[in-house]
Amino acid sequence: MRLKFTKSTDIKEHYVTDEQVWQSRRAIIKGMGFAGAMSALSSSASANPLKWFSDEDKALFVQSPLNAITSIVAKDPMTKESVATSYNNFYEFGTSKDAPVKNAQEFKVNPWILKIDGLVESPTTIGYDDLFSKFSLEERIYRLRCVEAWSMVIPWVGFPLAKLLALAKPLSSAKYVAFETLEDPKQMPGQRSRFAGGGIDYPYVEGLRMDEALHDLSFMSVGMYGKTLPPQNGAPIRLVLPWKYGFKSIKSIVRITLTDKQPPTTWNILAPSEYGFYANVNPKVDHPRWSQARERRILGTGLRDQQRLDTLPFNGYTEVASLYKNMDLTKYY
Ligand SMILES: Nc1nc2c(c(=O)[nH]1)N[C@H]1C(S)=C(S)[C@@H](COP(=O)(O)O)O[C@H]1N2
Ligand SMILES: [Mo]
Repeated sequence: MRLKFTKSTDIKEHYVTDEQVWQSRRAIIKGMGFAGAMSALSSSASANPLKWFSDEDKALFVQSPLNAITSIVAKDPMTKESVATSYNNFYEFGTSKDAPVKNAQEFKVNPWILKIDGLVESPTTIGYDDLFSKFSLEERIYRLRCVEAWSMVIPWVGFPLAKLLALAKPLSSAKYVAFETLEDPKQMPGQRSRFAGGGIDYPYVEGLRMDEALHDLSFMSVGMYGKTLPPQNGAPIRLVLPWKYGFKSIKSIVRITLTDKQPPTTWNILAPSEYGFYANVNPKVDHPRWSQARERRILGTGLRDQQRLDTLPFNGYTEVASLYKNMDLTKYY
């Protein structure tokens, strides 16, 4: 089914204008030297030579303005739809990359019930149609970096997680958000035996700290490439967290629970020394069995569609860095 949504290109035009304005201003700042420009920005003197900077601009400048431009629309070339929908990790449907597309085609996503409960004022249940009608849908072109060191660039359609949580009115005592995938061994062959499901104790569970969940980048996807999600990509609704390793982006969610304790997470339970709760993309913290410094960007199936790239801190989404400012990221990996 095709979806109606605000196209990322519309959003991009808005940001590109900002960027052009920014670039022209930066050219002026360059002439003054960085220190001079910064002192001009922070002074409120009436003779401020940069008076054409609005207060908003100053905030952007100090926080690194390019982030605002790159966060919603990845500037990198996009992965081909046929590849993003056939090279998947969805262990409920088998552990090989081509198992989900082969085994998930009969997966029933309508009707669907998503429960939001726990430390909330209004426990909420939403159905399949609500997923596409309760919120205005927008497109986000995000980089997805798997902990296995491959990556893609995917245009998702959906809405911010914060909007979904707001429906249930989280209590101030809620400090974490727990997510759960459907458990249905009849439909999901990977849940029928430990071997078929990669040793995971199902249902697949994930979690976020409240401030991470409320960050604008945290996105609930109900579609990709302008259409509803295919089952292998987590239909009918999955999480997308572009600054974290892919395993945090839990698929086919049936329950979201607000809690005051850090919730257990599937890969951390399976191998705590290899996969942490935070799982922020970090080229400086290697996986015990392989380096995370570089990645293989998959754009298509041809040889020239595989790029070798340096992995960026927070997968390039550095505006989230302030969420972790007093944390040792080698300990909280
Ligand atoms: N329920 C569930 N969610 C999941 C997984 C899974 O096995 N089960 N795999 C994760 C991993 S490791 C990655 S890299 C992404 C892959 O998403 P994609 O197939 O849409 O690219 O989904 C994540 N979400
Ligand atoms: Mo992954």
